[in-house]
Amino acid sequence: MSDIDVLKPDTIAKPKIEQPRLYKVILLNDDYTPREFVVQVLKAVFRTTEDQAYRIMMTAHQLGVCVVATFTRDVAESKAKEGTDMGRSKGYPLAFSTEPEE
Ligand code: TYC
Repeated sequence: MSDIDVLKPDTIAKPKIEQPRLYKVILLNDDYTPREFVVQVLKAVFRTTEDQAYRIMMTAHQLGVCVVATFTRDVAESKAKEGTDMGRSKGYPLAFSTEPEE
């Protein structure tokens, strides 16, 4: 048996990269938070443009909910909390939730 037979595996292992599960951050509509404040929160927490923030806010306003973006679990949960806390600090019921994709 030559060295090459010993060293070379019959099967080349394919590296299997597990992608982390992604979580949606969902904006929930309410009757009290001012539209402009929702836009400011979306820009600050999710780094959207004014135009993107306005469209997301209006989708939640009209349909009840809107997916803002997807992140790893920790990032999704901390951004949802940050946005919800910004509303609470002004006395608004603004709320974001998270849910796993798929
Ligand atoms: N519905 C609110 C209003 O009419 C605005 C609003 C939009 C609040 C989206 C929350 O997620 C929301 N002032």
